[in-house]
This record gives sequence, C-alpha cells and structure tokens, in this order.
Amino acid sequence: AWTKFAPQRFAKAEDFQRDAVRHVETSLARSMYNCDEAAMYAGTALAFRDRLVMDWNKTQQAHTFADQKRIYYLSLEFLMGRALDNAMLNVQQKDVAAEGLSGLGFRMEDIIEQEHDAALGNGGLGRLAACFLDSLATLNYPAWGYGLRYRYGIFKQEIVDGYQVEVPDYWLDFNPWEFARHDVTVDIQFYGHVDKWQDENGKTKCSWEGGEIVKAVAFDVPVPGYGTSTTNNLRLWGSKAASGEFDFQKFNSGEYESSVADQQRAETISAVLYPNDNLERGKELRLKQQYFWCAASLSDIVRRFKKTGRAWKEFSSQTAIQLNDTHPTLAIPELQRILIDIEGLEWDEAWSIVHQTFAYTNHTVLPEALEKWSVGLMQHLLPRHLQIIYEINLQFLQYVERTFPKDRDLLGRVSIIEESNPKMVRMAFLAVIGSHKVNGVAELHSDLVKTTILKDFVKVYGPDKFTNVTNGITPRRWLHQANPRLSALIASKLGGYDFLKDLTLLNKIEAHVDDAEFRKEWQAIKLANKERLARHVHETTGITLNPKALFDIQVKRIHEYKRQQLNIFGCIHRYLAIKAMSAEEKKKVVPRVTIFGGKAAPGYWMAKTVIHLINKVGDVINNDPEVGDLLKVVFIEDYNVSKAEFLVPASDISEHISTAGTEASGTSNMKFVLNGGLIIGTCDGANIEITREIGENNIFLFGNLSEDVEELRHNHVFGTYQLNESLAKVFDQIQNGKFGDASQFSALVNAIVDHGDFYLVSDDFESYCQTQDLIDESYKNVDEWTTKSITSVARMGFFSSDRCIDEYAEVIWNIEPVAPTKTD
Ligand code: 26V
Repeated sequence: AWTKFAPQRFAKAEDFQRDAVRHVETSLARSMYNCDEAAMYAGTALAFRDRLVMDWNKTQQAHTFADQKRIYYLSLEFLMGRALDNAMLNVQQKDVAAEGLSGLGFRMEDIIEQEHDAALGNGGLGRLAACFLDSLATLNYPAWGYGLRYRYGIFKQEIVDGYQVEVPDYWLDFNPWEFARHDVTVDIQFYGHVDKWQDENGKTKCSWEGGEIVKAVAFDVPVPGYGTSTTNNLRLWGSKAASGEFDFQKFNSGEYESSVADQQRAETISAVLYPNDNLERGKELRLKQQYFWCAASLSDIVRRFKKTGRAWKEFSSQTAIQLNDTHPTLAIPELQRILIDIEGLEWDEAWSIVHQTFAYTNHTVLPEALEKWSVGLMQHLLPRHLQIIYEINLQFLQYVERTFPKDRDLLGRVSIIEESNPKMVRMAFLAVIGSHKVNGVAELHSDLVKTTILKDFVKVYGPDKFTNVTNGITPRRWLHQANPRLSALIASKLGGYDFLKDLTLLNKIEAHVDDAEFRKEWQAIKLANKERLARHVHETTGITLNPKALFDIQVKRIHEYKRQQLNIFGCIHRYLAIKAMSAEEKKKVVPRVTIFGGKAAPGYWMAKTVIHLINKVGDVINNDPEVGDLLKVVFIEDYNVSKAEFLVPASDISEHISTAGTEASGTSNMKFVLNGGLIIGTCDGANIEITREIGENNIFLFGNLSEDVEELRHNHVFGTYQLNESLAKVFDQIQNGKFGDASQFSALVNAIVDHGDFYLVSDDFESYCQTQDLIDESYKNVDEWTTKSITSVARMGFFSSDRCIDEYAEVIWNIEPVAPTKTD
C-alpha cells in the first residue's frame, strides 16, 4: 500500500519542477527567489535521486529474494565522473528535466556543470571499473562494487608558468549521491600478535590478538542501469576511530589532544587516493588502505552469505569476487583467515573455497608497477596474514616440487616470497595462486602476461587458467551522453536507441555511408563538437583555434611509456618544417591543432618535464606570426572524466602511441573511434583489435612491433645507436634555448641520447612523422575521411563494456542476470 508514496515518473515537466522546487525549499531550506545554479543542481539531483532510491531498494530486495550467485568487484579506484547527467539519461527523463529547468529559467548544461566529478581513480583502471558498474546494472547482473571513500580524489592540476601544480580535490562538501550507513560498520584490526594453542581435540588453533582497531563505515552509492529498473550498489568504506568521537578514558584523564590525534590517525586511512599510476612505492599507509578495504568488504560479503543459511561448501557457487589488479590481493589470505580461525574450517576445505571464489585481472606488465610488500612490514601490520601467506606458499611450492622434481630453479622463480634483501611478498603471484582464473585486458597483453611475468605459472597450471577479456567502454556515457547529436543521428537511421543496449547494431549504419544528407549531418556534428572545444580553449587559455583545422588530441596520464614526448617532438619537427617553407608551400599545409591533457604523478619528474616542455613549445609556436593558424599546441589543464566527455567527440585524430608491448589495452582509443575520430597508434594493446574490427585502411598504424622491442633495446646499449636525424634537429632547437632554459629539458633529451632510449622514441620517430604526413594528405580528402569515420563507428560494436561483462559473467564468474522488477 505504501508504494503509492513512491516517487512517480515525471510524466510532464511540471512534475519534475514540483519535486525539484520542493527539494530546494525543504531539503536546502532555500527560497526560490534566491535559487542559484548550485541550488538548482541540488534540487534536480535530489529529485532524480528520489526515483533512483526506490529502484535501488527494490533491486536489492529482488536480489536477496532471488538468492542467486552475486559478483563483487573489488577495486581501489572507481572513476565515476558526474552522476546527474548519467542518472537522467539512464531513467530516460533528461528531456523532461530540460524542459522543466528551462521553465524555471535555467539551462540544462549550466546545471550539469555544477556537479563536482567523483574522481576516485587515476586513469584507465579506475574508469574501467566505472564502465563495468554501468554495464553490470544495465545487464541486470546482481553485482556490488566495493571501494574506498577517499576524502580527497585525484588532485586538481593547475598549470603555473608551464609547470604542473597539485591542488587537493576536496569533493565531499555536497554529495547527494552517497548514503552514509552509520549502522553498517566493521571493526578492522591492525598490528598485534598471533596466539597459538591446542583446542579440546588437540588441534592447533591460531588467533590474532591485540593491536589497534579502526572502524569501517559503509557509504552506499546507487548505480542505475540504462533502460532498466536494476539499480546496483557501490559500497565505499570510510575510516573512523573505533571509540567514537572521543576516547573518553583519555579525554577524562586530560589527554584531550592525543585522543583527537588518534581519531585523526584513524581517519587518515581513507583520506587520500594515491596519485601514482604504474609506480609502486611500498608505503605503509597504502598497505593499511588495502587491508582496511579488503577486510571490511569480506566481512560484509561473508555476513550476507551467512544470512542465507547455506553451508560453506556453497560459498563459491554463490559468490564470485573479482580482483581489479593486485591491490585487493589481501582479500585472499583474509578469507582464508576468516574460514579457518573464525569459522573453524579445515585448511584444505577453506583453501578450495577461497581459490574457487577469486579471479584476478592483470592491468600491466611494467615491472615497476608490480606490487611487492616487504615481509617486515607485513609481519608488523598483519602478522596472522603473513603466516597464512607462508603456509599458502609452502603448500604451493611442495606441489611444484612434486610436479617438476628436476627443476630446482623453478621454485625460486614462482615463490610468493622474493629472496631479496629485504624479502618481499610478490602480490601478483599470491593473486594467481589464490584465483581460479587470471585475465589480461587485450589480446596482445594477455599473451604477454603468459610469456613474460607469469610464464612459469603457465608451466605449473597449464594454459587454461589464463585467459583474455578485452576491455570495453559504456556507450551510454561515451556516446549517448558525451555526443547526444551523433547518438540521435544514429538513432534516426536505426529506428531508435536499441544500439545503446546492443552496440553491434551499429553495423547497420554502414548501409548509409553514401547517403549525402547523413554524411553532411555527420560532418556538421564533428564541426560543432570542435567549435565547443575551441570555445573552451579560448575561455580558459585565450588561445584562438580554427575549428576547421585538424584536431589532434592526446589525453591520458603523462608517462614515458605513453610517449607524449614523441608527440611534442613531432610538433617541434612540424614547426621547423613550417618555418622553412615559402609562402606558396605554406598554402598546401593542413592546419593542425595539437591538444594535450593529463596529469603527472606528483613525484614523477620526467613526466612533469614533459608537461613543462609542451607548455613552453606551445608558447613559442602559438605566438609565432609566421605560423599563424597552421599549427597550435594546447595543454588542457586538469584533464578528468568531465573534460573527456567534451574532448573525445571533438577529435579528428587521437594519439595512442605507446612503445609496443607497454600499454595493456587503452580504453580512450575505443572512445575516440566510437565518436567518429580516427586514430594514430602503435601495434599495442587494444589498438590491434580495433584495427581488426574496423579494417586497416581506417587506422594509422606506425612503429616497431612488440616482438622487436627487446632486441632494439639491446642494440641501444650494446650495439651502434644512431639518433634519428630529424629528431637530432629537434634536440638542437631545445638545446639552443628556443623553448627557454635548455637545462630544464636536458633529462628528457638525455634519456634518449645517453640513457638507452628505453621507450624507443628515436627508433619510431621517422615512422611517426611519415604517418602524420599521411594523415594530412588523407584529411584533405574530406569525402574519404568521412567514409573512414562512418565505417569505423559502424564496426565498433565489439568494444562495448556490455560485451566485456557478458564474457566475464560466462567465462569467469558463472553468473546469470536477475529479471528486473517492473516500475511505474
Ligand atoms: C598501479 C599502482 C601501483 C602502486 C601505486 C598505485 C597504483 C595505482 C594504479 C595502478 C594500476 C596500474 C595499472 C593500470 O592502470 N593499467 C591500465 O589499465 C587500463 C584498464 O585495463 C588499461 O586500459 C591501460 O592500458 C593500463 O595501463
């Protein structure tokens, strides 16, 4: 009977207005006479939140009732971006809201802009987790995400005099999308010691005693699916001192300050996202974060399982846990600890449950990113877990020894414990041993995992434990939301928006590739998206861009392996070529705008130097009257999900130019092509599969292949290394001070000239520049270019994260969807 109070669908704009205004007046206690855009955003968000919450409650009830196998996605990062636009589109009521807002005197774009990005991630890995949540809900899978509720997300980037400056991202001031569950808490233990004793049956038992306790508090975020009532839960844990606001004992004995300090220390655990991406530093606080989050999540998962009254042997047929990289690997010894120390299971029975429950996704083969923790630190922080890890290792090594008795070296190579000084726990090895499946994120990457870092494990387990699931992206955010006009054009040809749920339907637009009206609108959309970007650049930097120029975009974290340096050296090369041209020659040049964006890890000096060089080169080129519109170089400050949403639809060409074999997949490559941009790229990550799908005539590939990288590197060090001639001229300009104080950039140049050019910038430079010339030629032929663009989009269906999630569900998780409940 009380369902009649449920918020209804907004049948008309007035319904939305009534709810939004009511929230401004009652939830915010503000008068509509004094309602600014921030307040109107809040009213709008709360009006939609009411709808989401009802679906969310029903979904959770339905999933409990269905009692099917659930998937838990453990990720230290969820790079969600903004929620309002996505929520409006997913419940298919954005048009009604836009009309309502307009009636109240507001523009939809301005209201959406008020929201702070939820930036709880570094880059690809965190954004992938967010796309997966969207697909899991859209496909009606009973799924939960588990993460940390950082008070500070990834830092905000400011560019001051060409240098990156980091500013804290305090994002929780007003966040209508989270629900604090002060009643859902878990006590998490750290430090202490292990007691060992014999029980009444003479069995040896262990228990973890002493140390300190920190409280984990649940904060829940609704995750709506597109065009379904399924609304899943993302549970983020915040840390609090266990004794509440004050430790009264300390307080009463006059230790007021130290009791507040204890509390602050506890809250530090979930205070900040580590801003490193692909560099492991072994900080104690990071290990504390990992255990805090794993232990809270597992306690929650186990509690939910126990409520069903099922036997332990059913755990792994009711529960799948996916480890997003090695960051949650401690969940493996933690579940083993719960089962043997607390629930009283035998080791073997417990281990078989653990091993059947977990699966591990690897996201990088770069050695410097592979997590290792010193045995000493583990012993100190998690003494019982270290014992369990040693026992897991012992049993594993005994198995290996039995199976390969003649291979003594193998034991040392596959041991979880690296016999270095200090000894280290190799988390990837623990993740492999404790999981039933291990996957890479693109075909080439999955092959490299099997032939390099986990080669010996393929020998031990056989190849079937290792598989590939090529990454994907959600077409809801990355086409429909980011590029509504393109989405509408496609829908007009396909007779509706079904393609947003089955992206393979896109192939039907290939039949319209010669339709003149369609092509005209296609081109007009790209131009309009470029004009929008040009306005942003003008407003934020004062630089005027010609929207008819070729827009070339490289946006991603700044890293040597991603080779933004190759791109900026290419810009200098292009600049020198223009400077050497006659007026006649200049007339034939295709005007180009090269746009960079991305953050450098705060301690990564080389990456910061690349940002500095880009900005200095931009200053010189953009102000050179001899160049004019022929070349502009722009660095977009503070690249994030919301900026990606207007950058991605505005590219003619985007750059995915990592040294072959280093970029596990890449996902922005998929986003750009889905929006009608072409790409220049190396034979790396998902670029290879994109080429297979769209055809090699529709992509600009260049550079050395992954299989040749090792030998080239070897030759740099031990053979004859010849710096590429054009690149040498670029370096001359830098060293002559053309872009300011040359000493500022010497590390960058020296890495290539003196230190072995590990990322093969010089080897690939020629091929890169030639391919850029090819792109210019191709762009001159508007017809040909448009055909490539349309054909590519038509063939991108494979890269939906829905396909990707269905593969995980079938091959790794063995889970089925739950029929959504009917809504109004
Ligand atoms: C590693 C570390 C190391 C310790 C410090 C903090 C930290 C934070 C994140 C990472 C993850 C590095 C791996 C990663 O982000 N891989 C990216 O995953 C994307 C999704 O699969 C993929 O598209 C990118 O190619 C890959 O670089």
